[in-house]
Formats: sequence, C-alpha cells, structure tokens
Amino acid sequence: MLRMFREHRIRPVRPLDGRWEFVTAPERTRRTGLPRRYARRIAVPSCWEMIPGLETYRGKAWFRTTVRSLPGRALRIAFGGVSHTAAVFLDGRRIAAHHDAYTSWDAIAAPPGPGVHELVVEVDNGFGAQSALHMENDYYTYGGITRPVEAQAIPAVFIERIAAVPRHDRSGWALDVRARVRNLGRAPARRMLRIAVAGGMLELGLAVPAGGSRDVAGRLARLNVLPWEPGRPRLYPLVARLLERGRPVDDLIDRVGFRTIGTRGPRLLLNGRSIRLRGFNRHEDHPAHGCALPVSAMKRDLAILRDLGANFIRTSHYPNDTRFLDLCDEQGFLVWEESHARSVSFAHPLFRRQSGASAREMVASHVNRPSIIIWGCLNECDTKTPSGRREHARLLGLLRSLDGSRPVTYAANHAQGDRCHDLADLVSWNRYDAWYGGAPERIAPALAGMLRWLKTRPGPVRHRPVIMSEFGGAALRGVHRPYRARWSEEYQAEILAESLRIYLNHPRLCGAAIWQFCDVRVTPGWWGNRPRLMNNKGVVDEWRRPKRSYAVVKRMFRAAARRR
Ligand code: ADA
Repeated sequence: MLRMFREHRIRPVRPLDGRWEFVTAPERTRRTGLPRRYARRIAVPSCWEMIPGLETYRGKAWFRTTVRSLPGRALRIAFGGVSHTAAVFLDGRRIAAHHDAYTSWDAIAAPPGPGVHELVVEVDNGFGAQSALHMENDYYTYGGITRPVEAQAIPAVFIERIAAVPRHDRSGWALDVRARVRNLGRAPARRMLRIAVAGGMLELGLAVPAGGSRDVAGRLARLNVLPWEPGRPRLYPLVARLLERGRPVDDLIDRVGFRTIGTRGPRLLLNGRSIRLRGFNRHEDHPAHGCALPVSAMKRDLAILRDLGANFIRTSHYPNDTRFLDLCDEQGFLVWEESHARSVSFAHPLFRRQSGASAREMVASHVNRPSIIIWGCLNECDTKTPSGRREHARLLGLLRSLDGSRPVTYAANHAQGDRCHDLADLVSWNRYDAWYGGAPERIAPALAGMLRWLKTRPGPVRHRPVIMSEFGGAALRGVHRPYRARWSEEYQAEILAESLRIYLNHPRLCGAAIWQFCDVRVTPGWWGNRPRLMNNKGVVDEWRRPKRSYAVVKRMFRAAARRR
C-alpha cells in the first residue's frame, strides 16, 4: 500500500509489492531491447544494494512482473518512488518514464485488453549528464523500486488529485478544495464530484474535455471539527466520489487535519500560537534497507525521536515516503519537507526542469499532510550571486504558487554572504561553528554575529523567524576521548550541549534541527572519504544505537518542551 490507509473503496487496487524478476545490465544476455531472461528475484520495494554482490552497483537494471487488467478499464501503475530514473513497459511498449527517486508518479495505459500483461520497469541509478540532482553526495543514492507500487483499474474519467487547505476565521474551520478530474476517453464527459469531510459535503458538476482534464474548486465551510495539534493530532477522512448519472464510478480518499501555520514577526504560529521547533534532520537510510525503510523501521525512528523529546523533523534533502508523512500526521510531528537538491550546480542544463519537477510532485502528493508546516528547497546552494538569487526566487516562487498556505524557506550556509533571505518566509541557517574549524566557544558569538548582520538587512526580512536548520558534529560510536577529540562521542555531546543551550533558549530563534538523526551512508570518495564512508553526525548510529549525545539531547529537548 502506498499509504497507511485505503485510498480507494470503489476503484479496484492491487498492491504489486512482492517478488519481481530482476536482472542487472552486466548479467543480461541480450544487449538491445528488454531482457529476455531474468537472473534472479528481488523484493519490491527494496534497494538492490541489499543483495550480496550488488552493494555498490551503479547502473541499469530491469524488474519484471505481471498485472491483470479489468475489461474496459485503463491501467494505472502508481509508484511511490523508484531510484532514480525509470522507464515503464507494458507488454513491451514504453508507456511512461520518470526521473528522481523521491517523488511518487504514475504510468497509465489505455485499456490494454483483458487478461494478464507483462510489466517491466527499467531502473537506472547511474550518475551522469542525465541527472542534475542525483550525484555523488553526502548521502547515498540507492537503486531499485524503493517504495510501494500499486496497479489500479481506472475508468476513462477518474479523479487525479485533490488538494485540501484548511482555513480558520470567525465562522470557524473551513476547507478549500481543489480537484482535478481527467478524461482518457475520446468523448467529452459530464460528471459530478461529491466531496465529504466531517459531516460537510460539496458537490461540483464538471465537463471534462476528451483527452484532457478539468480542475474544480469549492469550499466546505463551518465544519464541526477540532484542530490538529502536535499533542492531539486529530485527522478526518476526506472522501471524494465521482458520479456518472448519480452512480459512483471512481473515488479518492485522503485524510485531513485542521490547523493553520504562518508567521508574525519573528514568531512561527501554529493555530495562532507561537511554537518552537526542536528536532532533527533525517535521511531515509538504514543499513538493512537502504532508503527503502519498511513501516516498522519508520515507526521505530519516530519512537526514538519521540523519546528524544523532538517535535520536528526536516526531510533533508528530498521529499519522503508518503507513509512516513502519514505517520507524522498520526503522531503529531511537525515537518519541514524539502524538494530534492543538496549543493547542486545551477549551471547543469537539466537543473531547472528537474528541480521544478521535484517541487511540483512533492506539493501535488503531500499538500494535504497537516504535519508539513514548511516547504523547503535548495539546501546549501549558491545564494551569493545574481544567478543564485534568480534560481532561489524561481523555486521559492514556484512553491508559493503551488501552495500559499505554508511558509517557504531554504537552508543557507553562506553566512553573511547570503543574498536570498528576503525571498523566503523563514531565515534558515546551517552552522557548524564547532566542527568545520572553531570550537564550542564559537557557537554563541557566531550566532550573535549572524543576528546582528540580519538586523542590518533592508526590508522585513530582518524581523522574520529564524531557524537553525543544521548544526552538530560527528562521533564514531565507541570512540571515547576525554579531551575534545574529533570523532569522539564526548566531543559530539559537548558540541550539541552547547548548541542547544544557546539555540533552544534564544528569544530570536524559533527552531533548531540537529544534524542529524542517524549516521548515513555517503558516496565513496565524498569529502575525501568520510570515516566508514558514512556521515557520522547521527545522535544514533546507523543501527539506531545511541551515542553519548543521545542522553544530553533528550534531557535538553525535554526540558525545553516543559518550558513551553
Ligand atoms: C551540510 C549539508 C548536509 C551535510 C552536513 C555535514 O550542512 O546540508 O547535507 O552534508 O553539511 O555533515 O557536513
């Protein structure tokens, strides 16, 4: 299942998770076209790096299974995520392609005729000119069908998506709904879209052109609901049904939470009240699963984050598995979700297209998640030059145009050289004052200097909320030294203790996210080969075993939570 609950009760859905046939490029016997023979089987979802011999395989591979179609129905193959470039073939015919590991997408085939069909997915995790965002980096780009897959039997006219944004005013809670209905058929179609939430109902008539789609919008007002809050994350089902002459022919079910998020001066306001964020940057990474974490592992991560006293997660540096966000919705975590890009070059010819697609697909699939309170983009990219400013304006503007209900930001590492903060709603700083040079004593003066500089900026940016979006230091679990030795658990604990002492209490800050939750794999060669080929700044190691800093962070996060 792509989600933590059923999205369809009318539309027939079959999960395609399970064993698929699999062959890598060096193993295949035929050089052109699709493979004839498949060497082995592989679990979907998974990362192929988990198979002995393929731990570092980078290149192409093919996955094959079968799907059954229903008479007269088109086939929609819904992918939660494929890492990172994919082409889809149904009975040998190419029906779709997609780039980027971290967003969901689909492949639709006109009614393929009744019976069983061959489905082949060609996957490439290679680095090269075809990818502006997937490259050697401080996290690992795995290979495979890494998130769930479903086969859906859709009617010619079907519900493609629904965006629901909660509003609150004097008359109470309302929900602004925008839906897209698509027509794969050759004739225009009339339908009724019925949307029900929390006892309220909206009916929207629509004419959908042949081979096109129609967007409709409406408002469900005066809803009798209670707000979504971290301590009481109440969720309500939203049920959309498509009716043809009064008869339901398709549906889409989601869950919504009623909350507002915004800023006032230096404050971040959730449901009109000032909140402070204390949490972690988290990569989707695990030594037993790669980036394809099963729900049990996601739940365990959230249980650890809860134990640490965190209320906030930044999905560095890409959109996350929707099931993880569903869990955040259910458990009341606050999330900064970020489109894909970590320190990338704007000069790459595909940068604009691929960064735009990541942002668009992220918002389209996750706009209804109440846990997401911030949209982010472009971690540590060029913010110093006019062309850097242009790209930040473009992507932040795109995020705002896709969803104006959440603040937007980017995590900056150019200190006082940054020229883009005024383009965002939140100022977010990545600081490693005690790790890349410096010492814990540098943390307080460095922040004071940054805040003084911010005050000199022209316009409203100088009053905007500030988040410390990354800070920390590395520790190799088991390495103990008493004297501030790099890589020791003691030194990491000291860096984090001093950072949190300043950041959690500072009146000018509204959030702090430690880099990072757990140790993660990086591309070999990165940063002149990091120890163990891992980024070791986790408070837990890759197996989620605590380092000495765990107890320090837990004590300080919990004390901060009590102060609110
Ligand atoms: C950066 C970056 C992270 C990670 C971190 C580090 O701030 O955003 O992805 O690389 O530094 O560990 O140095």
